[in-house]
Amino acid sequence: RSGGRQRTLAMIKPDAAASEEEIVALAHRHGLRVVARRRLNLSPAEVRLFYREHRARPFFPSLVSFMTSGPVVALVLEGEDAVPAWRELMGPTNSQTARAVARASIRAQYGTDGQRNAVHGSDSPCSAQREVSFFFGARSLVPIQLRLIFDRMV
Ligand code: DGI
Repeated sequence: RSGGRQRTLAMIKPDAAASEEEIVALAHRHGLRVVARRRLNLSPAEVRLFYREHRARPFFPSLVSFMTSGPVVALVLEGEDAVPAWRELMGPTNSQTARAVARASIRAQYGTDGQRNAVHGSDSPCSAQREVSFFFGARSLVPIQLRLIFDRMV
């Protein structure tokens, strides 16, 4: 089933930020166009907000320190079925699994394990919309402390 023309939020994580150009080239080769791009350092509060659905998981503190260990690159990718197309190109969450079952995937090539896995991609058009605003929306101009309060209200 085709989702038509879509946008997704892709992120190159700190462990793969040095391979930014190669990863962007891979996206291009798979028909995904970069419509916005931003290199930045995330604060612990921003990572906690971005990954809030995982806040109760045992790996959460370690995920926060990994994601703040260096710069990330946020990308808005656009193309036919961009959400599933980028997820497919990323490969399975765990890079070791990716090397076993999807050797050409980005996580197989640039990641290490279940945490250091090189890239992020929105899991649905709805998450994509939320995650694009997280990095590029007018809302991202609102200070993080206010956003944490705001997110508790809505
Ligand atoms: O959408 P994905 O990134 O493929 O996977 P997810 O939404 O289940 O998890 C988000 C991130 O959280 C994932 O990219 C890395 C981290 N994570 C998930 N499961 C584990 C994990 N980190 C560790 N250390 N251990 C896990 O089991």
